[in-house]
Amino acid sequence: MLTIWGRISSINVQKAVWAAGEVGQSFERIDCGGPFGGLREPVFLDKNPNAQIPVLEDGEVCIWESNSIVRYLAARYGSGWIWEEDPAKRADADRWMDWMQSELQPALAPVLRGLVRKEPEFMEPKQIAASIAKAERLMEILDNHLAKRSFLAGERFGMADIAVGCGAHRWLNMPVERFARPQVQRWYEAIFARPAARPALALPVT
Ligand SMILES: N[C@@H](CCC(=O)N[C@@H](CS)C(=O)NCC(=O)O)C(=O)O
Repeated sequence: MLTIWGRISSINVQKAVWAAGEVGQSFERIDCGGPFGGLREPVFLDKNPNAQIPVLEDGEVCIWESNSIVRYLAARYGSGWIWEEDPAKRADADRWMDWMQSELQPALAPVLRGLVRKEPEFMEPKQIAASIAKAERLMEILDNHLAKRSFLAGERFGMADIAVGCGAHRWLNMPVERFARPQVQRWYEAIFARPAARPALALPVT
């Protein structure tokens, strides 16, 4: 049985929980981080010296970085399913996972921290507006991409849908006026309906 360390309100923990469910692995999830604390305890720092969640343990294997966890679960338990053996097809998924980390997530984080968490240093309206505008540009790119395929890397659900799907879930559930993105909406509804998505995305965005 796997162990996933981290509170379920974390977008990065959500990816790990969703991926484990998709590949049919049962897991114990241990709440830590945020209000649960514990990330600076020696026992946790031994697992992840960055003091961040999620961490995945699978027997002797211990992994941090959410996208690496999704890739590991996909490669180990989801080959030919959410993992692509073909390098070109896999790169198709990889680029969207990296896009999530380097583009979408940095655009969404200040909106969440300003509008939802109401952290004083993120509540400057101009800063929030700039992050929303950046997120809208990214959603337009996503919408155009999804106009030509059912899922991010083609006609089959895969690991990139998990990583970017957690970002889309956050964006679509924040108190923001959004442009209509019919393809993103269609794709989001399809992936959100998956049984493995439910335990990952059950809580309101906080
Ligand atoms: N790049 C890392 C980022 C991890 C990260 O930022 N985790 C946040 C939660 S989303 C964290 O540990 N925050 C401290 C806390 O929750 O106390 C990943 O993708 O796993």
